[in-house]
Amino acid sequence: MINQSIPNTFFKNNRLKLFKQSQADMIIVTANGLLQKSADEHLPFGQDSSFWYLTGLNEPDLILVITQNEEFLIVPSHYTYRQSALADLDSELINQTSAINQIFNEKEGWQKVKKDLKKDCKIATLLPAPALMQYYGFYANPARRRLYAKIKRLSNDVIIIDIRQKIATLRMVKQPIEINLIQKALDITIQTLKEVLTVKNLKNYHDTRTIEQDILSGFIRRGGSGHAFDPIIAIGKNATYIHYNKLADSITSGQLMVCDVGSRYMGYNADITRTVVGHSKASHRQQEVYNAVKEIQQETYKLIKAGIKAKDYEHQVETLVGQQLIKLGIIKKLDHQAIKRYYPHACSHSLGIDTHDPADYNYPLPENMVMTVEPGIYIKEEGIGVRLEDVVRVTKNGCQLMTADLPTSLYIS
Ligand SMILES: [Mn+2]
Repeated sequence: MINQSIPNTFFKNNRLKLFKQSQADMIIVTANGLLQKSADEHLPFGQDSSFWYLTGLNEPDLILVITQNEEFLIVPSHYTYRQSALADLDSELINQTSAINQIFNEKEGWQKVKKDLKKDCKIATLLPAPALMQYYGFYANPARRRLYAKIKRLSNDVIIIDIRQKIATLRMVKQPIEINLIQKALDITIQTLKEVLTVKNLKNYHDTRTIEQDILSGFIRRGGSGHAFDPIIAIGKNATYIHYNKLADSITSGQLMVCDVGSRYMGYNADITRTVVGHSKASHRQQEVYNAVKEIQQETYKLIKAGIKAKDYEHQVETLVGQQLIKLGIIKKLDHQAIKRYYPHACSHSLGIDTHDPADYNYPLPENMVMTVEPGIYIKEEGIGVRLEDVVRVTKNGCQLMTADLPTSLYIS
């Protein structure tokens, strides 16, 4: 749970900045809770990234309270099983990691919050997502919802302020230590892909699950903590589904393989995609589509610099994709609907503690935002999917390519 090389001042400064910007009397945020897998087993724990950004702590169900004069944690005291069968919380470690030295149990903690409540007290928190996120088809962690209900019950005249936007804006600009950690996560990923995705090495594989295992092992050997997200390793037609993550493909000759993976390193993520050939040479057509995506990516880098608006930038990239689709004879004219059929995603997203890090895309892109550049063309009717994904840091006059050490080629040697 401790990250010894992230100084706890990082987390403390994040809290101070957020408190200043929140214009609230009190900030209360919660860690995520554990989710049941079956019977007495839980799914692997994933911390609420914003809670981690403010504390560095990877424990479930902690609650962080910040006021003008103090900050403290409330630890859950009602989990008999967890405390007896897993591990006790180590307050010394909590203090070292987060620089928070006041820890209260549930009862004392909430009594303290009530005592500090003034009339018309403004409490800032991260509002919960809908219980079921319809578009994605998955359920939100219930911890924020529980906390929100609890804050509302504190008193009738509490004013609740949503700070999701504020924290997104803070997290959008990466501090030097964060840039280093992302670079390290990227380097681990690059070295691993240079080992696994070479023409010579790929001959050893018959299925994508084994490739994934070797990539994971490469991440761990190099100090990574695991996959940043469910890896996408997809062959032929399956590579035309942008998030195909079944890892159930056999490697057959004559097919392109999209490999979209990233290592996690001390809380920060990498996200890189290469498209390579399995057991043969690419066909003329496959090479043509590949070259088109590569050209789009090269042109896209030139569009990036601090101050551009994400919306305009994405629109320009879409035009670049459209021009290549016309050249490939896939569409006839630049038409949004037609382009989106072959390029159904955005080109860039912010990268950090989350693979899709929160950001305010209405805001001009700031200097030191770290983001992906990932154009792709997916032609279902031809069974060809190509995506290339690299990572840049936005600078005042352009961008710095953080993944330059990994070759961009169908054949990595
Ligand atoms: Mn990505």
